[in-house]
Amino acid sequence: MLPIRDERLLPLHEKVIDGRRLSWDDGILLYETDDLNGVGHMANLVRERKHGGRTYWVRNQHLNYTNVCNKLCRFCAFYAKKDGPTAYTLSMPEVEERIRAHLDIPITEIHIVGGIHPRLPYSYYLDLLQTVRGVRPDAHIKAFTMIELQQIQLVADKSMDEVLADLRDAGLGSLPGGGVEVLSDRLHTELFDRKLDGDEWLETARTAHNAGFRSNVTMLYGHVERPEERVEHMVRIRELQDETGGFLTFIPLSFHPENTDLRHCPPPTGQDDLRNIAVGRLMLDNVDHIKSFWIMNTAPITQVALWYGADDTDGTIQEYEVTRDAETDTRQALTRAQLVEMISDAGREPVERDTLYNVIAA
Ligand code: V47
Repeated sequence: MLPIRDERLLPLHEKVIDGRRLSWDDGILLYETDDLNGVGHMANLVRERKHGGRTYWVRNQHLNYTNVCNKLCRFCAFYAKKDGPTAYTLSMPEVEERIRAHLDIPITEIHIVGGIHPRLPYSYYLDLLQTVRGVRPDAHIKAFTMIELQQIQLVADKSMDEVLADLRDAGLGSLPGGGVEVLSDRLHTELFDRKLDGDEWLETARTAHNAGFRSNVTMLYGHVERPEERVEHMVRIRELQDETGGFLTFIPLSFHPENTDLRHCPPPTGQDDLRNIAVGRLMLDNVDHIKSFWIMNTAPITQVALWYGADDTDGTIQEYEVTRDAETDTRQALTRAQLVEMISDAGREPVERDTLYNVIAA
């Protein structure tokens, strides 16, 4: 018997079996139905069609070069005011030290993001990439969200294409998926009105993709967004992906309300986490990978998410700071053995990858 309890899902199931695209209304139904297992079952069909049981992970290090930020997003616990007591900006010797600290691990990816620090000159960003590349020449550098790219362009006073070419020469390999939050005008006004709006974010992503960079894309959920805004987000991403093919991975990010302006919001539940992974897998038929970011979703939810559409877990993650302040006791790293064990224990096949999903030989 088909593991779908809500009969309204049956036409969607037929579309999934035939490989047909789900509509806006289908997306709304996927959020409305209480048949989470039915949604997960369909997402798993897509996941297994694309990847079988393979589950990707990467040996990576996160580097957050500054927490100074002038965007004041209401969901963020990471940012600091420029002269505040917790403000920091890494100097180049400090960057070098952070990268050297993990030279004993065969890390293949360095993921670099930071706040929008209005005083950093263009040379800082180029030095940052060159310094990292100098210490770890073989690692792929995934750095700078679309919001940072806009700031870098502002201080560079050059065209975005020229900036992207300079960054590539300095070592940039691809772009991470943060900063987009939810592509919705209402949420932009309410939560992050100092940042790029949806159209500007998409235009920046388009420019980066057209310049040959791949990027990820996230969706921050579990605060004040509505189901129709999540669906709008996914449909707009899907449209740009039809055009550029530049997105590698979709990453639903589970909101952590502690120490933010939205601390009154109840945190997302396991049900929310699994549903957003599954709906993402079903709606984003043209994006290859769906990531359950274990550091925010937790390892136990990630194990289940691997049966609800996710085929990626992120990685070993040395030093993650964005939600550290929003946490009480989140662990910041898993060893290779722990990650592999987490995936195998869930009944999936662990595959070490690099940033662009080339398989790293065992
Ligand atoms: O854009 C900020 C989010 C993002 C909170 O590309 C919060 O592989 C939860 O984008 N609770 C940055 N989330 C992180 C990010 C990311 C992470 C892992 C992998 C990749 C990738 C990208 O973190 C921000 C924002 O959406 N964020 N504050 C919070 N309190």
